[in-house]
Amino acid sequence: MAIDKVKTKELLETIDELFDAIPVKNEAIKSQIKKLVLGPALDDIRKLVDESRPPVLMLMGQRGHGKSSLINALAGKDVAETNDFQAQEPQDEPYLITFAEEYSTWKVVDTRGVFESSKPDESVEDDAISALKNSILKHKPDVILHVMAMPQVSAAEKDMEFRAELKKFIKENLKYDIPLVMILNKADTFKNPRQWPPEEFAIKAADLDEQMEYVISSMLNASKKPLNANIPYYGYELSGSDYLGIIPVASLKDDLWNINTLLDFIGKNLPESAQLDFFQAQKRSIPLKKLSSDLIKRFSTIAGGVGSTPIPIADIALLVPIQMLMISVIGALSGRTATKETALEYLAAAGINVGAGFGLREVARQAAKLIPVGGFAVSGSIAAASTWGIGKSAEAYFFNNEIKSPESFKTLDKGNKE
Ligand SMILES: Nc1nc2c(ncn2[C@@H]2O[C@H](COP(=O)(O)OP(=O)(O)OP(=O)(O)O)[C@@H](O)[C@H]2O)c(=O)[nH]1
Ligand SMILES: [Mg+2]
Repeated sequence: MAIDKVKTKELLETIDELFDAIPVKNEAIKSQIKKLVLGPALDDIRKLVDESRPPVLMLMGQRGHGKSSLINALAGKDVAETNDFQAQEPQDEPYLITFAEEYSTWKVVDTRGVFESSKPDESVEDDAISALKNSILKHKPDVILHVMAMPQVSAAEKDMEFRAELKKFIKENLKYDIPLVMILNKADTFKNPRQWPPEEFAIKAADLDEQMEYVISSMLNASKKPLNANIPYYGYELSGSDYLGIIPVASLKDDLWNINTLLDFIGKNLPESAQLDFFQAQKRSIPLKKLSSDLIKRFSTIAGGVGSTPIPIADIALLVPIQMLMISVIGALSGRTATKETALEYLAAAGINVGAGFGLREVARQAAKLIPVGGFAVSGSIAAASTWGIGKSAEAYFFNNEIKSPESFKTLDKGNKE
């Protein structure tokens, strides 16, 4: 749960009270807005918060290829023990990584020793495979990261022999498919380790790309599409393969490389319910801003539910509660708490001063000034557009520290709600 559950519950109650406290000329319209707009808005946030859960990431790969280092690199802190060469029984080791300030948790399953590289001539042992299968059933991972050291890709060929079996097993035993991502780790040690990073050594960049091409065409028979059109050696999305993507990284602490590409790729392929915890933990604003943009789109659609009976301008304050709810949650995604105060902070920045002494009615009256509308009544499409403008303005404030009026978004992005 990435956004504080208790605070959010309080916020939902406050918003409900705020709505009830708004004096209106037309009670019928008020109850209609409650049903068509406020209700769905409260439900949307309730769902976001209630269904949100930790992502479950599973790592597999041969001993010493850097699974534990990669866990630490992804989490941005030391949580897994690295360089542990003691003989280990094939077993899984779940970590619950908590990111306390961000209210989020990840579950990471490090299936160490499943592939035993000390016996290169043998196929993967049966008990190792069944251990991995049990682990999958037990933890139901959202994504499986297959880690291979880039210089030892050909030695990892046997890892891949049973991927079809693994995929079949997943299909038969789980109701959903688990995305499988191939990670070519230790990219820095591939070919000449002195030529690093690849951004500064074109020859190294070409080496990385060539090695990926070898895996994609010779080992996987897949087709590829670069994740970053300008920088193909950051990795590829694959089709026609059991693997969803192939991404080279370096996960050595203090010399991390291309980890954000991997984080973005994992996040994009997680179920929605696991995305909030996944992204919130990272202290990176770009993916959270994406969640915020999704929220703004949903809320402007909800506001559009005003429907065929437009709200008279005199009662426009009825839109304020859902907009305040949206503003608070955008603030929460940016790292504030989901409280009324967060929405008031934005309003103050936007020039609407509703201090602590004001009652809810006054808040609604003042905040309604922000809704950019003209004319006599607010139709569904105007309610949608103005909610969208306010959302974008709040997003610019919380994420970029910029004051931009809702009006400026309304005209700028007309018909292009991206
Ligand atoms: N140069 C370099 N070294 C790495 C990288 N990633 C990991 N290592 C080193 O490789 C060694 C093994 O890494 P681990 O993360 O312990 O590997 P593991 O897959 O967890 O190993 P087991 O738990 O034994 O299966 C350590 O000495 C790491 O420091 C990398 O990207 N570049
Ligand atoms: Mg390990």
